[in-house]
Amino acid sequence: TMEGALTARDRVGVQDLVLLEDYQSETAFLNNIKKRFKEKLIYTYIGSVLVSVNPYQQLGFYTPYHMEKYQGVNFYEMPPHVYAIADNTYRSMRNESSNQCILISGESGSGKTEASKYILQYLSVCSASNEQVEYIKSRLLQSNPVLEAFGNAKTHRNDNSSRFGKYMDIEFDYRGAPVGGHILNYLLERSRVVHQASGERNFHIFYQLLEGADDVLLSRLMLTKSPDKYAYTNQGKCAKVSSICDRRDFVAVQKALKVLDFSPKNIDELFCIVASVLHLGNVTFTQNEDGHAVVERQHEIQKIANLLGCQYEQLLQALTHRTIEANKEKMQSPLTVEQALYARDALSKAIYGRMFDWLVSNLNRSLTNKDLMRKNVIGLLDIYGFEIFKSNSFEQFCINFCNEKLQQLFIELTLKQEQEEYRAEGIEWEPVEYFNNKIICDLVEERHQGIIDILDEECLRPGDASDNTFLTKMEETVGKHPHFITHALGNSKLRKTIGYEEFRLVHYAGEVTYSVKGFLDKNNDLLYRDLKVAMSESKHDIIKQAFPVTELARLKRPETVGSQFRTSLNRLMDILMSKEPSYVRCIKPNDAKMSDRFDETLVRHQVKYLGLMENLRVRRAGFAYRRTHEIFLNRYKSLCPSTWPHYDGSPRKGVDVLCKYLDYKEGEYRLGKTKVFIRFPRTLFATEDAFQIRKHELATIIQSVFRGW
Ligand code: AD9
Ligand code: MG
Repeated sequence: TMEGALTARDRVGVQDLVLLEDYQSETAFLNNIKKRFKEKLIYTYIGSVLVSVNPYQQLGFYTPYHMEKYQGVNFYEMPPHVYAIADNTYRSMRNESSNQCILISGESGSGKTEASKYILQYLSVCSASNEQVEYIKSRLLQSNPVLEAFGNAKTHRNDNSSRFGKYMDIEFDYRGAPVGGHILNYLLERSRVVHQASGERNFHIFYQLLEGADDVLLSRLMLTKSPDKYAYTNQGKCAKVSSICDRRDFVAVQKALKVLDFSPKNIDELFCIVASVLHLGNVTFTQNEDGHAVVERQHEIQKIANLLGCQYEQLLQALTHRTIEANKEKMQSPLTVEQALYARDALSKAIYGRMFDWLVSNLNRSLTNKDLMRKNVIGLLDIYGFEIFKSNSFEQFCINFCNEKLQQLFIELTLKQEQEEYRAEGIEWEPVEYFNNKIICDLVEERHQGIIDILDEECLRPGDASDNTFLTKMEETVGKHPHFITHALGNSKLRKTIGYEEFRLVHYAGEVTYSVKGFLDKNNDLLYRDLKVAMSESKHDIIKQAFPVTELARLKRPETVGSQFRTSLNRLMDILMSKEPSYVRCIKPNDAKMSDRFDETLVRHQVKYLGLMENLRVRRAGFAYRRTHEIFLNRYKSLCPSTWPHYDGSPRKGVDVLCKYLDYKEGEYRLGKTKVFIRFPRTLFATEDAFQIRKHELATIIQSVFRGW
């Protein structure tokens, strides 16, 4: 009954926020998703954008039954679901032969990676199939456990936090069957290899190996079973995590590596590298009478050399000396203990980071299919969420910059483009105010006067350059910028909250205070040449490939971490801009990883910085559906005798004839210059349903014609 329906809506809210009575009210917005969350309805739409609230519990709607249910169904006919986004994207790709992407954003622990896994699963189960593509599908799925083992870690925010950014293209052939994939990875948080905050862990693989390897493997790797024994795994003091079973995960990783066709030799080398890093962490130095570093327990180096396939003497020497050139003569200059520790950690980070890159490129080789022709792709972006910690450093600076860029893209594509499209199409439009965060992106990345370039300049400057001179340079160059504050620049009230060695950025998502300590070092990412040489002469494939000899011959300074990151992000933006985007906006309901707690303040903050209210206002003011006249006419021309089988006039005129024939009402649609706009989904559904029936009829007619022959 009508009454029953109303009570239901009262209880669970509307499933599309566009249908909210008071769509300007943040409180109404929050109440709606809160109501739904309490009913375990974690998904809600804003038009075609999916809002997802992390349930922190296993819910029952990810079964094969549900996957089946969402196939080919109209967006609005079923409860909102991440499967609907996946299905819609897949169908748009097939129907329009266009490249698509799904952008998943939200802060750390909000459910991005889980969402991306559900999408991948849906696409592989529900896409067209044949024997040839079955093995590609399993490879696509198996790439996840491998990447997570090596690239995810337990943090305060998330027991399975992605510590790298990931963009994955899934390639489909003309029939819509997946034929391959390609992964781009972004800035792995390498500092975690050598240092973990209390309560956090190193990358999962270290614990998996220690927990999961059998005695034979352990003794081959010269490891003892206990993470407490290794400096790189015991700092956080939380080797065991209740939500994680390292032993079981290790079995899964080994299986996945096999499915992905990694050779037994390569798999062995991977574990050797992981073990060598653990051993490196336990290398310590003493000071001899000249003040130079000397390795304690040299047999440790023997183990490491063994595991990495390089020369013991050479490695030992490179850990305590560096070659310098004076007057065209090469000399061995001994390192101090501090320098030696620095070199050791730099080597650990370099080995691990380059192994990760190798892993990704080898995954890509395994996902490439040369025999099957690709036609279109669906890109899946799962990148680290915005981060604010008690103490924030270069890593957070990069991660948050990345989120600024994604927000920029979201604004570009949904808000701005939406408005501009109406204008370009000659359709009336009420402008919507929104905050454009381009100003913050520029502050970070602008040439010559952005923070990244200021940092690079300090990194290159010989002499007294330090983290503190970097701070001063920033104050001189961007001190007046409204989104930049330091102790010296702030008023007396602000000064109490910012230290002398800190700067604060007013991000779109909130203010973050960064400590400048370590910025120069981390941006330079220096690895002494002697260590590079030792690695490049390794007998093992992975290490040899990860430290190519050609790199040593290059005279040019390697690009800094900051500029590399900027370049790769801008390349990513171009990739995303060239595709038709869909969005999943993830929200974290509380900071305690609890299943039934909805912290309103926390959620309100996320709703604000994800720009969801603006998003809703734009949607509400506009039209739910739009397609080019050609595509629309082509799909639905069979519904009207004057447009079937061909319409001789312009596509726009054809759509006009068609809409009138279908009895569309005045306010329900508009014809733009190149596209038709439909205000309400229900109008489109009626047409789509009629089309499905008609298609069936036509197929029957054709069949009977053939039978008549
Ligand atoms: V980070 O930026 O990588 O630190 P994510 O990726 O946003 O973060 P993730 O997907 O890893 O978060 O989710 C965190 C945890 O929340 C998961 O490990 C699950 O325990 C939990 N989660 C998230 N989404 C769901 C879901 N749809 N159903 C059940 C979920 N649990
Ligand atoms: Mg993640």
